[in-house]
Amino acid sequence: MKIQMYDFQQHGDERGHLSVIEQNKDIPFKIRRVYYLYDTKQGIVRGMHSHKELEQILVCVSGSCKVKLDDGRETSVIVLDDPTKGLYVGVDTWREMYEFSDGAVLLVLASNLYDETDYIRDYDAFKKSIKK
Ligand code: T46
Repeated sequence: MKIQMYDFQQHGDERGHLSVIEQNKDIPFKIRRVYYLYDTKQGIVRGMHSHKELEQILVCVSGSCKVKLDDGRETSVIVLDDPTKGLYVGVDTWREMYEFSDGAVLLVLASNLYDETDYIRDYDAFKKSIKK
């Protein structure tokens, strides 16, 4: 499956680093929501759903985690451990996030407001939705 990663500008100097993400410029959509996952306990798997319309960019701004993507035909595992790189996760993609390191913070930029009806949380229903 095709994995789309985005590289963000890094402005580093003797004080440290700063990275920038601008909507419709560094990522392909307008940002309508930002949320972040943190303090994730060991052995926990988050996600386990797909979205019907939502597009997102996942950036592990601190620490690391793994993301498994499944398009119904193939799966890929991506390690996120760099605050200058964002993983695009679009529609029709089952996602699981796991192996969060201590102190990991996963920032998510989303193309839409929170809407529970946009989620497919049952794997069989996801597989059926892909066939349509
Ligand atoms: C996704 C992955 C990467 C809200 O009330 N508003 C929000 O914007 C979000 C994202 C969640 N919530 C509530 C819904 C649940 O009661 O927060 C609770 C935890 O959400 P959820 O179990 O969906 O969290 P994850 O980590 O499994 O999934 C999240 C996003 O929901 C999802 O869209 O793609 O991160």
